Amino acid sequence: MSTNSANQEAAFGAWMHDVQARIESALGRFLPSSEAIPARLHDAMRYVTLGGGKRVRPLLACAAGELTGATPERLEVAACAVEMIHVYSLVHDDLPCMDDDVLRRGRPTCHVEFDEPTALLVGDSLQTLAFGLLAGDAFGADDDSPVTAARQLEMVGLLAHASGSLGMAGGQAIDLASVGHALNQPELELMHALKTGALIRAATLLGALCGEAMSESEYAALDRYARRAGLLFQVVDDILDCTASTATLGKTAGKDAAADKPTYVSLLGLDGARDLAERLRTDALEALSGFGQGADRLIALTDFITHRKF
Ligand code: GRG
Repeated sequence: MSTNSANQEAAFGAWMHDVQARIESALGRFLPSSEAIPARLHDAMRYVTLGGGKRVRPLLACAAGELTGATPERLEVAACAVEMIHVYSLVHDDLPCMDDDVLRRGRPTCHVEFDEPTALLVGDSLQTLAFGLLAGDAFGADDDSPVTAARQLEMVGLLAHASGSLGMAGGQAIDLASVGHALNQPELELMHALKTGALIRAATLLGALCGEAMSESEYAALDRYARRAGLLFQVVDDILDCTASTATLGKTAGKDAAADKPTYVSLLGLDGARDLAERLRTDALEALSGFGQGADRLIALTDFITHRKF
């Protein structure tokens, strides 16, 4: 590796670390305290949200915000709202009526550590907290802010669409119905575009919406990027699930493959899935080509998503 690319990698690593720390701290502020009544519910919300996860969606929001000059404070609001929706989805996905998982982010899942009704309410409460955050006054009351009330409404609509039956929840429904069935590539793509991709797209667009307005063509290009990045994330996740399940027997990461769910690896084989990931990475980066250096962070993040090991 040349000195230049080693320096770039170190700078990206430092940026990632900084964003993760800021998001952790902002989530801690936005979540109700563990003492607020009902204390057990709030304790469980903090348990599942704080101290774990890669924070890929907040990272995408913050990197996309660099395209539009969004301030770190405004980005924290949008990034935390998306992360809350993501954490809610993980808590519900782990429930016995869904994937029935006992470990998440290296710790007992919410229903194991607390109980099933609490886990259900944790998911519900995180979801409403996320929308309350986007709709409320956390963006600040500055008259010159690009995040006007109309923009906030747009953001709420975007996140609602990404989370609901035409987005993440719909993708989960297709996933549950597909267990034991062979899906072809377009069917698999639709399922993942909804289940995982919709929230990743929303994270990216919401980050950009925290700053100055984009032209229609810029927004469309970022949208194209975000859709490809969402699929890329899922293809890499399937590859990691497969390699982790053979390398690390008994790890929760291998559960989906073992549970006879259709994946990119089961459809295309490991090499085919790796080729597809590389194609999606190239296509995603191509969509950013008009943004110049403003997109450097998104480009580095796309490489992180492609080459991550967990
Ligand atoms: C229950 C409404 C509802 C939806 C659940 C997204 C989802 C739908 C379930 C998550 C289950 C899962 C393991 C999906 C595969 C891809 C994925 C979203 C992995 C987890 O995301 P990461 O790797 O997790 O970003 P961390 O812990 O790093 O945040």
